[in-house]
This record gives sequence, structure tokens and C-alpha cells, in this order.
Amino acid sequence: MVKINNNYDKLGAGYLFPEIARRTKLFLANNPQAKVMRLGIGNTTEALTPTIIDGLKTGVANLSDIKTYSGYGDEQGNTRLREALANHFSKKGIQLQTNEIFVSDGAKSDSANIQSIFGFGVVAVQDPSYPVYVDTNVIAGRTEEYDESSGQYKNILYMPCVAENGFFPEVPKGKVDLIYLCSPNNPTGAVATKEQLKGFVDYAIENKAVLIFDSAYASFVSDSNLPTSIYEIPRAKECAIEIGSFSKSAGFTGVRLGYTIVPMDLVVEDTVAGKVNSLWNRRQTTFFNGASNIAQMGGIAALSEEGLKESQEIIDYYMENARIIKKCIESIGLKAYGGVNAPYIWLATPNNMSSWDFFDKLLNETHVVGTPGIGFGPNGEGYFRLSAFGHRDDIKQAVESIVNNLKI
Ligand code: PL4
Repeated sequence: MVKINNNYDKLGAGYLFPEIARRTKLFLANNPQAKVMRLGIGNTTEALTPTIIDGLKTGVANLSDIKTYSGYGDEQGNTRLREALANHFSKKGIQLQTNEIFVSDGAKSDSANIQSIFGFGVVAVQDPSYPVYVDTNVIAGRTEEYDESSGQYKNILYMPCVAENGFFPEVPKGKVDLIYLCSPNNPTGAVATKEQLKGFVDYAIENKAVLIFDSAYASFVSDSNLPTSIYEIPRAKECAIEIGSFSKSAGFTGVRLGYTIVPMDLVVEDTVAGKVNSLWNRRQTTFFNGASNIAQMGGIAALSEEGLKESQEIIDYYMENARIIKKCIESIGLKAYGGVNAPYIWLATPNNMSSWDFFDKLLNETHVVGTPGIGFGPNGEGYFRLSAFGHRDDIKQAVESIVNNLKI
């Protein structure tokens, strides 16, 4: 008799974002006149730039002519796009070979799938963190049951990211195997310094651990002292995998394009150099048929000089939204973090209110949707995330409503 994967039963309530959508839908059903302002899911809203649109159009036009038509491409990605990515990193002083870069349909699937090339061991996550890291390790069977009282799964090390440590954790005291880091961070908006990342690289090398570095928000860093890639840290290629995305940097949330870098120098256990890279290659060629050729043409355009310049204007636009939101939150007397080199504002809920209670209060009183911190891990309790992605008018209406209607 076939059996189901019982690890799914270990998962807590539904996945965070569909749960937000469900509660918002319910609110709208009960309040059909209300105009809801969505600062919950980090979803881009501004139009793609002309250079990117031209790239995508070229991708479509190529398909209309048998001379340029392409079917399946390389599972690892279009060579021109991989070269464009290598060139993009070389401008940061990071030299990558194209066969170290694997193009994908986004950072979500890569950050979910990457664990599959490693054996069972202890996983460490920032707490709070993007829920995909924990949930996929639960599904894979690396954890035991969920413990209601601690809000944690056994066999996962939760590294607290709290106001006291600037929302970036100390390196683990004991030995762990796989460590997920996200900087700029979702949800806290904190950005790790080079020294902080060096601490983790040193730890990983010493303890033969692997870092999974999610840089989905790298393009939001404006402070040139802050790192945008783990490979800015010496010896990181020996211990780190980096996952990137075009979603927020170029507005590809719906187009779908991302990449994962698995350096040849990355060695685990006593395997030879290139082994981990070959495992990811095997995984991707077996499970994945390559990103859309149209999306990849858009990606090449996005990485051109003009494409990057145009996208920067949109990033600046979202960051102005972030500034407006943060100012509003501070003006009503709440403590707000992030929002300077990251598109998320992380606020402390008033009167130690639980983050789901604050979700309901904010929605009912102001019609603004945000994301409860507890959805990102136990140390997210008492916090709440507001996303800076949105049309300026909607952001202005949202902050106006918060200032006028939120009863603290
Ligand atoms: C909603 C740290 C957003 N349904 O678009 P991708 O797949 O290239 O990137 C996904 C991703 C990867 N890494 C981090 C992220 O924050 C995200 C996107 N997160 C959010 O609001 O936290 C969108 C979430 C989507 C989801 O489940 O990812």
C-alpha cells in the first residue's frame, strides 16, 4: 500500500502567505465596501522597464521564426545569461565560472530544493526567517515533531535575530551542518556586515558546514560598505552556496527567473572539489527543464547597463515607499527597523500584542494588510512586517489610514 509522506503532517498551520490571503478574503467578504491596502506579501507592482520589455519581446519574436526558434534549452540556463551573471558578479570583484551558475525559475524553488543534495544533519536558520527554509527541511524529514510550546521543530537550530543583536545572530555554539542566511533579510530588513558574514564563513570552514546564502534582496543595498554577496568574504567559495533572484531586482515576480551559484571550490566531507556542483547539476537536470527562454532573454536585458540603470530607478521608488512607511510607524510611536537597505519594515507590535492579533487589528481598523512576525518563526512573535512594494498612492493611503485610524 502506498503511503503518504507523513512529514507533511508535522507542518504547522497552512503556509504563511496563503493564510494571509485567506484572512484578507474573509475580511473583504464581510466588508465588501472596504478598500484593502496590501503591504503584506512582498510582491512587485511597477511596470517592467523598456529595456527589459525589449528583451522579453526579442525572446517572443525569436519563437516566431524557425531560424531563431528554440525549444528546450540547457537545464542549467542560457549561456549568454550565465555569462551576463558572471560579468555582473565580476563588477563586484567576484570571479565566477559560468558552470558555477545555474539559472532557475526563481529563488523560492532553489532555496526549497537545495537541501535535497545534502544528507541528514542539523539545520540552522535565522529566527525569524523566510518560512521556505524550515518547511522544506521538515518535509524532507530532517526534523522531528513541531513543539507547540517553543514554536520550534526539534533538530533545527533557531538562531535568534532580535533587536538586541541587531537582528543578526551569533555563530552557533555547537556543531551544525547546513546554515541558511538571508541578507538583506526577509523579514527584519537587517543587512549583515562583512565582519558578521566572515564570522559565519570562518565557522563553516572550521566545522565543515555549508552556508546557503539567500541574496534575493541584494539590489536594495545602497550602503557601499555592506556586502551584497557572500563571495565578498574571503574563502566563502569553499563553504557557501548563493541563491539570487530577478524578482525584486527587475520586477520578475510573475516572469520567474533566479539562479543558484555552487562554486567548484565548495567541498563537503571528504569529497573532491566540484562534487557539490555536480550534485546540483544532477538534481537540476533530473528535476528541472530550464527556465523559460523568454524570461531568460528578459534576464539578459535586465543585466545590461541600461537595464540595470532603469531597474535602479524602480528600486529607488520602492525604497522611497519604505522611507514613507517607516516614518509613519515611528510617528505613531512604534519602534520600526529595516527599510533602509531592504524593502521591509519590521515593527514591534504595540503593547506586546501577538502578531496575528495585530494583523486583525490593523486590517479591521485601517484596512491595511501586513505580515505577522510569528509566521517567520518564534522570535518573530511581537513583530510585524510591512512591505514597501506598492504604488505610491496606495502606500500614501495606507500610512494615512494607519495614522488616522489605528487605535494604540
Ligand atoms: C510570496 C528571502 C516574498 N508566494 O520570486 P523568487 O522565487 O525568486 O523569490 C522568492 C523569495 C526568495 N527568498 C526570499 C524571499 O523573501 C522570497 C520572496 N518572498 C515575501 O513576501 O516574503 C514573497 C512571498 C511567495 C512565496 O512564498 O515566496
